[in-house]
Amino acid sequence: ALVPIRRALLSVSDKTGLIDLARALAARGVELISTGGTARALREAGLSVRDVAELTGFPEMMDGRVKTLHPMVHGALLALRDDPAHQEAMRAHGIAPIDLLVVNLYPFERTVASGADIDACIENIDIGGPAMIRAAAKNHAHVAVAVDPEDYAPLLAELEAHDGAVTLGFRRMLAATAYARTAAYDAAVSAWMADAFAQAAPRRRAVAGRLAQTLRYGENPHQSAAFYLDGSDRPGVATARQLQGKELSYNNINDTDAAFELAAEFDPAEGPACVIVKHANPCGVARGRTLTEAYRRAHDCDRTSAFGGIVALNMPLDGATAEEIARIFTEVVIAPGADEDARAIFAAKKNLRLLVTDALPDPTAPGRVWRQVSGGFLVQDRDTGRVRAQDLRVVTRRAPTQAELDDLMFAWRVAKHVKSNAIVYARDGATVGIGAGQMSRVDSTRIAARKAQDMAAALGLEQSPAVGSVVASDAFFPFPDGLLAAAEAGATAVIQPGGSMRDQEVIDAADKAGLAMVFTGMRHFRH
Ligand code: 93A
Repeated sequence: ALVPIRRALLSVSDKTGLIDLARALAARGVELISTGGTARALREAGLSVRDVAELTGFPEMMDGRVKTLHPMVHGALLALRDDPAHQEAMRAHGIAPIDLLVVNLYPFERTVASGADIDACIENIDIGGPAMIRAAAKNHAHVAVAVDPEDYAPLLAELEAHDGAVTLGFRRMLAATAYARTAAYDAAVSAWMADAFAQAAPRRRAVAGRLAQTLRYGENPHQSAAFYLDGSDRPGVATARQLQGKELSYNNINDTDAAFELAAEFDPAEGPACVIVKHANPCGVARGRTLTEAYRRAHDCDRTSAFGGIVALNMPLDGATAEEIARIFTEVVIAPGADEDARAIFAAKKNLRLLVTDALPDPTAPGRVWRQVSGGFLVQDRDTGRVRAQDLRVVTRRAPTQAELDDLMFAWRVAKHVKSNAIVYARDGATVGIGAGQMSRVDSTRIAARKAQDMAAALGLEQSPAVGSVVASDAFFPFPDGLLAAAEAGATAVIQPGGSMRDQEVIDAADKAGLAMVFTGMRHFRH
């Protein structure tokens, strides 16, 4: 799958790095073809280059609007080198293949940003460039395409490494980059036009997604809202089948997603697990020998908050668990399936929304998450980070016992899904106190401890279940105070990323309190 580069077409508006690239290509014996301004720049640098006009037999015309839009160019980019009919067409029409395309587009975005008038913006909509980029990227089986001066150095390194050829993996990477560029370019044109021609409002505005549902309202009744699918077919709330119940609301969808993503952290092979979510934070998470037990224990963590909550399971819902869930008001239940008994029991609960999927979401699947800010949006990779027991570093004199270690790993998984600052107390595979979304870590620690006391009161326990628990903190303790608060509440072991300037102070405090503490080296902020 190596493609030797013999002929290259260069047509660039941004001439950064052009000469160095062209020199390196020429030194490898690559024949260079170019459009007007690019060819001029190359000749001025003493390089020999063929004009595209010579290739097409047509002069560049209409102020350059038509330069490369020609079968001699597009045939050379699109022909399948291993298809006899394509080969025959090339022979018949005298088309010689182009193996490398280097194009960057008319600076449309920059022209708009400079405040140029409409005519100037229109003139800077590149037509021939994107056509060639898309052709070459489509035909990446035989052609390499670079759309950004940033790609030149890796391209030359690739040629160096493979004796003047490029690998399929590299061409694929370039092709994906190329389509990302043309998509962003057209998005910029479309956004500008919608704005510039606001009078003639577009009949269809481009939205990145397929409308799944117009929602009755958004987070609040005075906000309108809709639900879009991103086309990824990822198992989850967007692709789940709703078997019964009222229409999902905006908040339902958001909370159900949070609940199911956390439930999926628990591999069903390691037993049943249940998550109950309110306001996008878990208010109870538990494992159990049975699904029913997992639900009961998750519910016990915070019975008050669980009322009207969202329940997510890591296994298909069974009748016994459905019966248990149906005892209190629950907004949504989501699970990877539901058996006949469960469906029959829920059928009597008209308002309860039951969602089923074919599979659990994959917490390790790569992906992107977006967040809007005024005037822009933030994009980041999904938090697929996972810590294994062997990644943990024991930093205290006392190492955690096996039972503590199991709970530490459990609490850490939960903490990843709790809004920062997140503190999670857990015991025997169940949360017993969760502190979420506080501006100070010590407050989260205290709130979680108080929730554990509330749990004791609600269940009539003699002492707080935080006594003998373990505690997870989504980011490091900046001071010993949070850790001391956890020790005071009765936690015996701690899991946290470490990395604070005062780590040693925190470790000393842990040692003094007889705590076992492990560092993960990874934090899980969630905002
Ligand atoms: O006006 S175009 O849309 N028509 C074309 O046929 C065409 N072919 C290449 N613009 C076209 N290009 C663009 O010209 C390239 O994308 C590149 O940005 C620019 C390079 O022109 P020059 O080599 O004359 O500086």
